[in-house]
Amino acid sequence: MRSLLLLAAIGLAAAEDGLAAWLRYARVDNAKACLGKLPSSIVTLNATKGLPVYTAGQELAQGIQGFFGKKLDIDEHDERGKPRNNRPGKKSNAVTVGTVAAYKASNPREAAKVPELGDDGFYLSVSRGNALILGQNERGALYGAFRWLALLGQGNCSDFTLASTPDAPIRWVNQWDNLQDGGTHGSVERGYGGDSIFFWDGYVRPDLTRAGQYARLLASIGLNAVVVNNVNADPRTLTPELLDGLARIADEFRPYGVQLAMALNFASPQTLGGLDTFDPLEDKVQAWWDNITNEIYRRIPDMAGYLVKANSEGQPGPMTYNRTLADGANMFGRSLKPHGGIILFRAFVYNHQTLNQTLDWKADRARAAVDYFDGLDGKFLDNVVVQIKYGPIDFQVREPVSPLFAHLVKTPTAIELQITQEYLGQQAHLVYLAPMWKELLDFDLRVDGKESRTKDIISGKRFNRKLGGYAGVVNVGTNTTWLGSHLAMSNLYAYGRLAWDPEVTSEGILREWIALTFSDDRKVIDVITRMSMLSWPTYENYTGNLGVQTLTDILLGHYGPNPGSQDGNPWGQWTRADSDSIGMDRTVWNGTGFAGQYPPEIAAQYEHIETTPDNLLLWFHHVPYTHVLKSGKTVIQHFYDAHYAGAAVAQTFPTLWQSLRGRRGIDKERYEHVLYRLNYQAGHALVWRDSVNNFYFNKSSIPDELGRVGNHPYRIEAEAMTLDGYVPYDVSPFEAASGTKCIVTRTNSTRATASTVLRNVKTGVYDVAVNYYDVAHGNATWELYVGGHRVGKWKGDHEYILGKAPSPYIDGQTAARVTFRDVRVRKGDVLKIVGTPDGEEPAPVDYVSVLPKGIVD
Ligand code: GCW
Repeated sequence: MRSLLLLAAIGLAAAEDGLAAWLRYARVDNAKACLGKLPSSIVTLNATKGLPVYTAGQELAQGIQGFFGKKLDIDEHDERGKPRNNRPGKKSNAVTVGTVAAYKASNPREAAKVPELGDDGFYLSVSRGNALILGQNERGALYGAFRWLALLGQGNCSDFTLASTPDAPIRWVNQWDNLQDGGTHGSVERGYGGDSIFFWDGYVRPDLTRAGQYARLLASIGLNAVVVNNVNADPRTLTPELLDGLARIADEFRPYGVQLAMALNFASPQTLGGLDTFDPLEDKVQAWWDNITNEIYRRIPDMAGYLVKANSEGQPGPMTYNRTLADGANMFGRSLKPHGGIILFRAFVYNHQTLNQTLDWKADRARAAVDYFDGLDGKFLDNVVVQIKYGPIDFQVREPVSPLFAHLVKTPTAIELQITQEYLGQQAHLVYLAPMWKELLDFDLRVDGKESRTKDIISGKRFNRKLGGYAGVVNVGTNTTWLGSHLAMSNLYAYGRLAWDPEVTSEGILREWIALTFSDDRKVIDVITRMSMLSWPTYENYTGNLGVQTLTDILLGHYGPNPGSQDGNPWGQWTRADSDSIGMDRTVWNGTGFAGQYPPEIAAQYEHIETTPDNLLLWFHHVPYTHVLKSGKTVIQHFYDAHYAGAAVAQTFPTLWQSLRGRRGIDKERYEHVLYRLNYQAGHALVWRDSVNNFYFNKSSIPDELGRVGNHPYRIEAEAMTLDGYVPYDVSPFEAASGTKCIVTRTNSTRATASTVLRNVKTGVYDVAVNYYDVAHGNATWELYVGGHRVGKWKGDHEYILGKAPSPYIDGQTAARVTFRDVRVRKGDVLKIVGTPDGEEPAPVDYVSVLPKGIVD
């Protein structure tokens, strides 16, 4: 009893930094109830230290001890089933883990009962304190062990039998890690969880502990390879020092059955190798790649293969020499073939410099993939897989499934999903992505008029292909939370679970992840599930409706609102919004013809407004703002309403989370971390709402039927206050500031004040919100006073806390809100803000809202 109490006390006090993610192996609630049903020892069949079966034994011991406080011995057996550590064979209950082959060797009669398993599959049978975990290969055994542990961790110690083979062989992770900080977009391109865990200062890190821990997480959800470097690949990756370093990473991965893969720069034979060409049809170029590939396999015999981004966003490729994409991909295929490696060749091929919106109504980036791959199906070697982003543009909040999946019938394909939330709130907003991925995977492309779901195309089932699967851009970093936020890890968990089995439900995944990450407290599971399930539709509501895309700043950080940045540049993420109308006309009859890239049934559906779902209307059609949707609303009113609705739901997240305070598994450290982000999100959702609404109100001049847009009775604009040391500043884009202006300190060393008399406020208790801008490269301080009392003080330190792309500009990326609750205000009180600038941060303030209880604006 005493020890139990002690444990409980430790459990409550223990701070959690997120490093162990869902593999915390924390004590389960009904640990006692399971004790009688657990094995007493672990038997590993033919386990070799450093390989997955051995790891499985270790994990089982660690997990069962953590969950139930029961210590199990591990008996290692050799290939003939003889105990290795000379302990007398135990008669008591055991969990036996190994490969099917090892089991057959020691127990042929029983082994005959094990069902046929596919690659990486496992068989799991738990009965009366005995468990048998067999893998079709070594890592299959580890996957089986992790699956059982996931069930045990949810307090499920019942008997069952399960045979499971992953839906697709390719279940890869892509990391966009640069060799050096300051590479393309910092240490990890589009990474919001800190620096690269693999590289630093141009080399592979000496300490790769995190690489091993990462592999452990990935293996626990069935993922089997990691491309460790950015697709915008540095040719130096292929130098001998780096290759030696990569071999060290592979060594860290191997115990978990995770293979290393690499991204290549197509021009390496020239830039690194000193050849005068990188033409894929030149023999010397092929020979160069053959040679370097042999070099790699000499160091890393189990390397999984390559990933190549070619002729895209300035990267070199075969088209530089007028060769086809197949010529390029096959060159790598040939080099890899003798080693059993595969090449994932990206379909993300487009020219970001030549598209012209003004001159050409039919220009369309969305067409690029199908256009470039036209005629190439059947021309690829059999170890080439085309890796296709889920949508035709770029990881937007809503896109139709890429039509290229329907064109490559003979060529294996993989879907590229993005776990790192580049356009989806960058982990500073809670956005659980599984529901979106499920919609994409379940979509029926109707190839040849037959059921052709994306998931069945990529798994190989639909077109009888052996290869295919999933590539997830994850971009974890050195932050102990991995992705920069505890709640964002549900996306990584979901990615692995769906790549193994796309039939599992978004909610089921979530419940399991919550139980393992926090606890199986009913309320904890219900509340986090509720918030997470609401989060994608909510984010869509306040960032980009009706298929118009995420209206973020596409020229800067891809984070905050900036609808105007979509158009007028060759990046091709256009909305074609003018004063009367909006949307891309992608019809065949009058537009870019993109709709015609789908198989006939789907093409016909998207060709006509009547049959296009509202949520993709503006993706396919250019319509007046007054166009009436199927819902009965006009497009513009839908925009206004959706933005208000989305922002309102975001306001509920912090309150929901607060209801979990002190519950089992909600330790102080994670509680505060999550609350901080949810509060921030609630504020930034208002920034999004107002920016997008103001932008389209300004364009269309059509007022909001409900009179909300541009009408904020509780706000006091900073530029209208009495300023001392502060000066008004025109914000660009204008819609990123209430009333288009904010105030900044006159110089970057002037301490300044802005004050106003609260003449029109009745005496009472209010929430006081201040909208300000937290820019990078400075740490300004703000203080808020009401009636002579200091209500609060805060710093401009989001760049250190939030992980989102830092921005030095006063705009929608940096706009933020801080709210002080229950502030006593007397009519006639002076409200004063004191701003102390720091570095490049001139303590900018947009407005103050003095909000009666229950109102947020
Ligand atoms: O989404 C865009 C990103 C780029 C990225 C590119 C790609 C690695 O903004 O940062 O480059 O896509 O997928 O290649």
